[in-house]
Amino acid sequence: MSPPTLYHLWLCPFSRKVRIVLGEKKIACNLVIERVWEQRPDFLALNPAADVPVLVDAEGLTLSDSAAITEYLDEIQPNQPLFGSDPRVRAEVRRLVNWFDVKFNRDVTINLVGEKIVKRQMGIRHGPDSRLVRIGYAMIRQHLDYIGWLIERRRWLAGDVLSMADIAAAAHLSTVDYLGDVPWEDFPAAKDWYARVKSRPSVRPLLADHLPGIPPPAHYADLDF
Ligand SMILES: N[C@@H](CCC(=O)N[C@@H](CS)C(=O)NCC(=O)O)C(=O)O
Repeated sequence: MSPPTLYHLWLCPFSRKVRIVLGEKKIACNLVIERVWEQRPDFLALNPAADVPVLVDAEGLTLSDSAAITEYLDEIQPNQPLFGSDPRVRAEVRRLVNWFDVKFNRDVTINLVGEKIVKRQMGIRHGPDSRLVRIGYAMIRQHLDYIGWLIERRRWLAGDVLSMADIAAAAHLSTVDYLGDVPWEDFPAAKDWYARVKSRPSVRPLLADHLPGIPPPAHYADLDF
């Protein structure tokens, strides 16, 4: 059976979550870049929300929304559950996925990646809003502090094993790291956790993505950064 197709964008944390889960589940996939701002009619027919990620499998099943897609992939390939194996862990995994997809995204990803990269990709003329970028720089410190607090108490963010919480956090942080905007040296516990996530074979292909004209810093793909 031919592999599924994932419509995505390089520095989209929601697409990155799905790519990491596909890697963890060892599901091969064709990647197609979708410039969502172009609002291609064929893409709108796949996903009226007009956002990525969208996954289309060999039978034509079309899924959108990263939470729906990742839960689906976890259910069809349950050998290494990423949402936890008991209800208490599952609740904690979901709390943290929401933390990163909503809070971290609003506090950090949108203010840094949105302002510095997405605006440029969309052809918006005026550059980053320095007030929002400053908010992003301040808020990432609070989030790294919280990751450190969690990881001093648990092996992985939601408990003893790698889960969707680690994947969501790493997906967002990896996009900010592409800009060199993560102050890792000030947060050693978060840095050690990220080094562990980064060394997973499921994450490495993301680190090979290069945006035309915007190279990442030298440490970005370095596993011993
Ligand atoms: N809740 C959605 C959010 C996806 C999302 O915001 N994707 C962005 C790129 S990172 C996008 O395609 N934005 C275009 C738009 O919203 O029109 C998910 O988890 O999949």
